[in-house]
Amino acid sequence: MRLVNTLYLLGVAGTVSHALPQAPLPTAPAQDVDAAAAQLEQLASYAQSVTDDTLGDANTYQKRGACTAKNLAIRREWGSLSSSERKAYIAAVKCLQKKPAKTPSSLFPGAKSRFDDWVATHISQTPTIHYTGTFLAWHRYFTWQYEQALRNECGYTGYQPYWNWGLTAQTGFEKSPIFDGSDTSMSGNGEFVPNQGEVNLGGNGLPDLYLPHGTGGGCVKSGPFKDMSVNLGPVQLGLTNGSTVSNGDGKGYNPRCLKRDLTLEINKRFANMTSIVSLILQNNNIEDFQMKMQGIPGSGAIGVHGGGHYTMGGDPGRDLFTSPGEPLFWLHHSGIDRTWWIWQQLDCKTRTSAQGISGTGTFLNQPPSPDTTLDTPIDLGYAVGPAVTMRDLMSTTDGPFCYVYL
Ligand SMILES: *[C@@H]1O[C@H](CO)[C@@H](O)[C@H](O)[C@H]1NC(C)=O
Ligand SMILES: *[C@@H]1O[C@H](CO)[C@@H](O)[C@H](O)[C@H]1NC(C)=O
Ligand SMILES: [Cu+2]
Repeated sequence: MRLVNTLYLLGVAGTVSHALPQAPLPTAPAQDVDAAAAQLEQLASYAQSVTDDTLGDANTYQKRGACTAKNLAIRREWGSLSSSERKAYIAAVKCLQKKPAKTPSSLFPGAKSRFDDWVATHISQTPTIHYTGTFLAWHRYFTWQYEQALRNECGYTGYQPYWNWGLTAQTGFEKSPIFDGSDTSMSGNGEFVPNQGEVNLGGNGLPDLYLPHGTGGGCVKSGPFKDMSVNLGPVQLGLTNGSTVSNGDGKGYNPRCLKRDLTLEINKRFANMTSIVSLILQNNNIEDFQMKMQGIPGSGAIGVHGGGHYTMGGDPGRDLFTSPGEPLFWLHHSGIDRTWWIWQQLDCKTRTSAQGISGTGTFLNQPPSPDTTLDTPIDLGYAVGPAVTMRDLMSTTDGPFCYVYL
C-alpha cells in the first residue's frame, strides 16, 4: 500500500485521475529500484483484481474447485508477517522436522523426518521437474502440499510466506527480517570461511558458469535453524573451488549442519527488482518466461530462480537435488510461484490453459521425451498424495488451490 501510494503521488504510471486499479499497467521495466518496486506492487495488485473478477464470474471461468472469495488464502512476504506469525511458521517447520518420515527407509535410509519426505521426493524427481514443461506447476504443487502439511499435521494456521528477492538485493541480509539471524528470522548466514573460490554451475547438462562465493560458507550459528540437521544428500553440491561433491545417490543418512553462504552480488545481479519486473513484462509466451526464469543455458544468466538459490549458497542450498532441505527453499519457491502467478494473471485465460505449458518431461529434453500437456500426471512420491494432472495446477484459484499473493 505504501509503495502504491508512492506510485500514485509520483504519477509514475502516467496520468492517474481516478482510483488506482484503473491506472495503466507498466509496459517496460523501470531501471530505478524504487520505481521498479512500485511497478511490481502494481502488477501484483492487478493480479489480485483479476482473481476477484474470475471468482465472481462462474460462467466465463468454468470452475472445478471450491475456491471462493470467502476461503481465499493470502500468501504474504516474510517481512509483512507479525513476529508471532513468523514464530508460528518457524514452529510448524520445526514440527515437521520432528515427525517421523513416511518414505520407506528401505528406499531412502536417510529420510528421518516428515520434512525429509519432501527432500526425498525432490531428489527422486530432479531430472524430470527442472527445465521441463512441468517445472512451474510441479513446484507450485510441491509448495502447496508442504503448506498443507504445516497446517494439517503441525497446527499452523497461516499460509506459506514468500521471499521478495528485490528487497534483499537492496537492503542486504543483516537488515532483512528473513536473514537477520533473530528468533523471528529464517536464521542468518553461515560462519565465515576464508579463502573461498568460485562456484561452477556447470554440469548436469549445462555449460560452465562461474559465480562468486558469499560472506559465510560454514554452519548456520544463529536463529531458529542453527541446530538443524540436514539428513539427505548431497547429490551434486557445488563447492567454492569449482568442483562438486556427492554422497552417492543422496538417499543415505548423512547428518550434518545447515550451511549458508549468503551472496549479495548474486542477489543484485540476477534477482533485483528490475529483473523481476522485466521477467514478467518482457516474456510473452511460457517458453520464454520459464527459460528466462531458470536461465538460458550458455547465456551466463541464471534468472531469478537460480538467482535466489545461489544467493543462499551453502549446503544443501547449492545442490539442485537436495535444495528443499534448506528451509529457505520454501520462501524462495513461493516467490517463484508468485512471479508466475502475476505473469499468468496478465493474460489469465491463455496462460492458465494448454497454451501456458511448454516443454517435455525431461531436463532440457535430455533424453528426449513427450511434450508436457494438461493431462500429464504429477505426483509427489511419499511426501503426500493424491496424484494430480497439470490441468489441476495451472490456476491458483481452481483445482485443489485457493490462494493469491499480496
Ligand atoms: C575442492 O574442495 C573439496 C572439499 O574441501 C576437496 O575435497 C576437493 O579435492 C577440492 N577440489 C579441487 C579441484 O581442489
Ligand atoms: C538487475 O538484474 C538484471 C538481470 O535481470 C541485470 O541485467 C542488471 O544488471 C541488474 N541490475 C543491477 C543494478 O545489478
Ligand atoms: Cu526444484
